[in-house]
Amino acid sequence: MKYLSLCFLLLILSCAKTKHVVIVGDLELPRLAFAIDKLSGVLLENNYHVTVSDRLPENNTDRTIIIGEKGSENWNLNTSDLNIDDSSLTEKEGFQIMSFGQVTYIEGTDASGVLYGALDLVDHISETKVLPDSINKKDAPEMVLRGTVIGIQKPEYLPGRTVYEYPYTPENFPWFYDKDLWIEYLDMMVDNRYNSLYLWNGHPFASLVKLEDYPFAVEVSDEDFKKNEEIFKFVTEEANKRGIWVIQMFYNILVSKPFAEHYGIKTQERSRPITPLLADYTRKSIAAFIEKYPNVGLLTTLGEAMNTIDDDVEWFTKVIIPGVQDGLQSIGETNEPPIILRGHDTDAPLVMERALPLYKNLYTMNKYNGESLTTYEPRGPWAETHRKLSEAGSTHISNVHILANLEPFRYGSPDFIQKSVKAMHSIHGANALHLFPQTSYWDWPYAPDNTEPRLLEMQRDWIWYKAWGRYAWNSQHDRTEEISFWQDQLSQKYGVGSGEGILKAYEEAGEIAPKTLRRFGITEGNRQTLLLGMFASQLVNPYKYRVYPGFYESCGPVGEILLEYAKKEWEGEPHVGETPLQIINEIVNHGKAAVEGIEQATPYVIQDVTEFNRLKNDIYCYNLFANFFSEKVKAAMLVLRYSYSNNIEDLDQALPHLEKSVAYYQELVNRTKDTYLYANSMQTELRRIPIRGNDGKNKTWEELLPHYQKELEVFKHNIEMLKSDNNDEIIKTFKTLEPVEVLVLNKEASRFSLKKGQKVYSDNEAEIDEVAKELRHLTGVQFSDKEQQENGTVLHFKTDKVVKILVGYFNTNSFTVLAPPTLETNAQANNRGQADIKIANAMLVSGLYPVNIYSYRYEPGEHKLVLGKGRVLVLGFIDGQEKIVIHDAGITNKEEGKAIDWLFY
Ligand code: GTR
Repeated sequence: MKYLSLCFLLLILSCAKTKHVVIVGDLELPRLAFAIDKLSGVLLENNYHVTVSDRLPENNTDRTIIIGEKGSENWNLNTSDLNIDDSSLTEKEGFQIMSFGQVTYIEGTDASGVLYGALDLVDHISETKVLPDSINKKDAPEMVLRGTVIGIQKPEYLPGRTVYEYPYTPENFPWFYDKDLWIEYLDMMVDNRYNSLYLWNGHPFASLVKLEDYPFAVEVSDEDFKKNEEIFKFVTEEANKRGIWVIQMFYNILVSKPFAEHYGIKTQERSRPITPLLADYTRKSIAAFIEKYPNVGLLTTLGEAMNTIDDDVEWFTKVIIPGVQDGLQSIGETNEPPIILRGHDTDAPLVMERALPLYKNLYTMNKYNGESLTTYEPRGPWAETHRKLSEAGSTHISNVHILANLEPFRYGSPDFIQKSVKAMHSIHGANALHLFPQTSYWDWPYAPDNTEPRLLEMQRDWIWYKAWGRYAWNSQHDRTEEISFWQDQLSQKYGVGSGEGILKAYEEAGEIAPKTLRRFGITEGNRQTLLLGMFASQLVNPYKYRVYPGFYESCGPVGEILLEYAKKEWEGEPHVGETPLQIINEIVNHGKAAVEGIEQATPYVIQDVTEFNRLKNDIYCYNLFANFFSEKVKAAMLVLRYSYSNNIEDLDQALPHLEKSVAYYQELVNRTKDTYLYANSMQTELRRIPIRGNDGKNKTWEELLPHYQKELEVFKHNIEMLKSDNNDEIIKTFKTLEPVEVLVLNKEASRFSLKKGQKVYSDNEAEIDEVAKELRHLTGVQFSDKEQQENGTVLHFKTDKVVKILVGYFNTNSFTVLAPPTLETNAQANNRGQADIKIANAMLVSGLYPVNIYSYRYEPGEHKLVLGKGRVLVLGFIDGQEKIVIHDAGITNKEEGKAIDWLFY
């Protein structure tokens, strides 16, 4: 019989000890070897003498742990003298632990089950310090995939590149090559029973594979290519030992920079059709990847650089799936590796319907509450998409994405998280989790705290990973037991007696950002950084900032936004569901209770004091944020009331609230200016709310404060103006925009002036009813309505100076119109400055909808502005240097009160 010893050094050190344990199991299997290593480790730490063997020693009288996979030869041999009933051990990754006399048996349904059984015993020994005499336990995870995400991405774009384009190199990602960091991360994962790790990147293939037909496509040096091979091998092997499956994510259609330069094309372009070259290159990249890494899974985003839904279907069924199949064929493999399809920026149910006949091993994934955490009562159209996908018959994965409303403060409400996981099952039909870092996704592995050295996000946010992992394994834990479980965890970390207060602080603070965003936010997307606050103008007129369609209906319980609330208040109508007033009262109470909790804990804290103080500061920050926000909402409510009452006293009453909100914000600045590097880790032009975040600007509270102070000053000034003129109807005027000459090259394109009575289409009688004064000098370009709906719009033009093209998008959800630029699903949607509405409600066209104006900036030259299918208006050209002050012209057919946000400009 073969005897093997593990951990020689430790073993020698422990020889003096008397208690002896034999661990028996198949050491050839990486997961079992890992499990045995962990068991040996914990036993040695607790003064046991350990020997390891792959077979049960003859005449063994020592304490013994036998581990093995149900039905395996090794297990059968080692347990032949015992009749173990394992008929109910059927669930994937399940295990049972049994004691008979001196022997503890750990049997798993599969290798991961054995590993989890062994880790369960490890946890037990760590806690009690002894190998139990008797233990009988059975368990299995509820969710089949429990995964975490690492972005191989950065807070800013690389020079000459755009969104998601980050080659894997030591220069870009030094940490990616740090094996100790990987081990720490993978250990954290397995400790929390995660079994899948997703690496996110735009186009990873050109860093990982070389193609015979496109040798020039590789975008890393030979040396870095080798490093990538080595680290990929290391990570996948280490992950596999821990029962973790590595999955590579990619966006479409992206090509590498050298590939694009070789062919004189762009790396990514939303309006670009599929070409044979793009298809061939991508198919071959995927095939080569599968050939090289058959055990690495693929997660596909059919977008954000994809033209139409038809293209999505074609790309998935004719490029991606065949690519995987080609790869399998070339290595003679018949087992289909799983492909995961994201619901983002596509019609995933349709794509699945077309793809399932071609490929069976498909999974689906969709964002849980969009890109934030807002509710455990999801509903509306997004819940519907989840349900459709989960009903498609494959495993459906819930994606807790980005967490734009939780960045950057510590978040760890087990209660909210447990309820969310329950909702994933019961409301969405999901049975798997895909978890983003709580903060700093774009800056991983670091946390946003201003410390030297930087904190690691995985360490800082331990409770985030632990809570989601725990409930992904079992969402049904009893709440009372959970309270004591978490209190114990926190007391162990910070000091006996501290757990109760800290848990209270986490759970109370954990309600603030979700409730605030779902009731007052403009989007759940990372276009908005909630914790930097919002402008009063955004509260009183959110639609001017383009409320993301589906957000209010999907990301929270039924309720009212401020505009509806104010109208109903004025008209004396009853309110429905969650109201703004209710929420501001609640968040202030949560903030107060959270502070009570953290202060109650303080005297007990004797360990990890520095980290506790950081957590404490975060709790104070949440409290200040809640108060800042609530005061601002109170001001906004009175301003909206004024829009109905025209009574200046309403504004007088609003003023002290706005003043208080600025005072709270000042305190928030004091608490964050030395403790945080930034609020949001994505520091590009994609950040729009509360304010644009171009070039790493406007990412701290300190930078935002002067803007909020100015808003207050302007408001005061405007009230004075209203009073002094003794006239409560001041109309703010905006500069009239002057046209510039541009040569329109579309054949037969006629132009129309922006005047009442002008026809906007060549084949539709719709006429301009009313147009904002500031647009009246401009001339639009007339297109065919039919053509726009069937084929989209291409404006071909030539300009000898920088120009802005004003494009009118209809303010409706009708399927006949083209949706405006949408950063939530298209990260390129601001590449020409077109992401924001410039003039809301600028025009009315008979029989159609109010029009919002956006602008696209073009440098001198000949260009094509390609817009998708659906009605849209090209309304003229202005000088490229012209800055349009964003405003609402108020020309709408809706009955709601007039736009009142001018009071803040
Ligand atoms: C976008 C977001 C990106 C990315 C993307 C996605 O809205 O701005 O950061 O997360 O969604 O879902 O892939």
